[in-house]
Amino acid sequence: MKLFPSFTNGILAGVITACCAFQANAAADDTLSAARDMQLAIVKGSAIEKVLGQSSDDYSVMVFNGTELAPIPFQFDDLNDKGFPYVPGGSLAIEGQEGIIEAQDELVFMIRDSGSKAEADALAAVEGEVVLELELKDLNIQRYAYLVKGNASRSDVHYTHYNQETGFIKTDHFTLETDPDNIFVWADLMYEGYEPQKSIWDTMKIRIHARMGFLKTTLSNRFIPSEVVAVKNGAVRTIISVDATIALFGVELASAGANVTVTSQTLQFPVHITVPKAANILSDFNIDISLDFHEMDGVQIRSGAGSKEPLVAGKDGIGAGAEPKDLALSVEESWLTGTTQQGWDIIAFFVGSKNFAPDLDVLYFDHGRDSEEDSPERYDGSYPQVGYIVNELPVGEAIVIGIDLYFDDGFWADGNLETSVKELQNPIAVIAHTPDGIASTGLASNGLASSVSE
Ligand SMILES: [Ca+2]
Ligand SMILES: [Ca+2]
Repeated sequence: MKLFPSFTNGILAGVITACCAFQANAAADDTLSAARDMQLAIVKGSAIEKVLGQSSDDYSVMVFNGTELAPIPFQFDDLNDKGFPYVPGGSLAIEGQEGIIEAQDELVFMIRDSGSKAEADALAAVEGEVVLELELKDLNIQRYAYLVKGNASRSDVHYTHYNQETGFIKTDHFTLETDPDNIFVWADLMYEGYEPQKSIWDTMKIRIHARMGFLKTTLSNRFIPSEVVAVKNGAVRTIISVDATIALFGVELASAGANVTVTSQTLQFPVHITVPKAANILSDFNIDISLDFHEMDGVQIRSGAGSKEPLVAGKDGIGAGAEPKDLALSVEESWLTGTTQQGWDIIAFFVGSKNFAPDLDVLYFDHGRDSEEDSPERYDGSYPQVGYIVNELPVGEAIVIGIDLYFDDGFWADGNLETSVKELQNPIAVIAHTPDGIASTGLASNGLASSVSE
């Protein structure tokens, strides 16, 4: 049964313009790891001081394709007052000025679109002015992109899109049906390279639990009104501003909202909540967030602070590896991961604001281990259902509770799971230089790094 009509037939062919014809990075001669290949390079405004205070409209990002500079998909994002990318018209106020590059702002593009170091004559030949060379660097990578002023050419690739009318999310790797009236009610996730026409999951389940005296209550995502207020469909990430109303025993949790971000292979949904002091009449105040997968017996699962030996889901996994009691989490090692070994892996992280360090437990239900049915169900049974239990939420503080989901076919491949986790936890450093050998533009060419972006 489906909640709302499927639009998934054939969507991955032909939605995203020209993704496969895109050759701009052909000149880079290294091989990216699974994680780096699907990650964004995030350049803070503070790392590109030279352009601070200027309008982002005048700038674009280009890479050397072996012959000349060619445009790649990129976007500049202002930030909001909670520290997330700002959506014009959204529910959170902007930090700073819209469209003006400031220290807190972010320039983003896909690491996989970066290229090799450009030859001086290619830099000199390009229309406009090459203002900064952006060097992407870790132990295995040295790649480049160029920030160019006054060049009109733009890539026509868009990696992501959210349709506010239908609730449909579509990237070059996956599609997700969300309820147009409640973005936290999810139906099918289709992933390119996994089984065609088969959803990865049943749905996502959020439950907020609280007690008042002898009374207990549980509120699920279906009953948390979550209205999309505004959307920014950028070339590399879609940012969705959401207003939510959460009330327990008549106590409204003030200014609840979320900033959903979608990239080619990620879904992130930080929820910001201010729990009012009046909520101190509540006790046992917990939230759980889990994914109920669809027919994934045999999937291997690990957790950040748990056994290194994977748990195998389903009846056949009993005694064949780790057991649910061997799964554990800490704030520092908050990852949960699974591999289908059939074209789809997931790594999830719990992301909380700095002002609270919750006690995290793993939620694990498995039809093969006799877990009780956990409604609502679109597909019967927990196959398995895996997620986070966030215990003892603080009262009287503004907090952020978020889950980041990363998808790929190769996170676990060749024994590289730990490397994948580490790379996802540590975004690539981007160093901005004044490029060498473009004296004709009148720019200083001292080649010194101006600063490093985290
Ligand atoms: Ca700004
Ligand atoms: Ca189910």
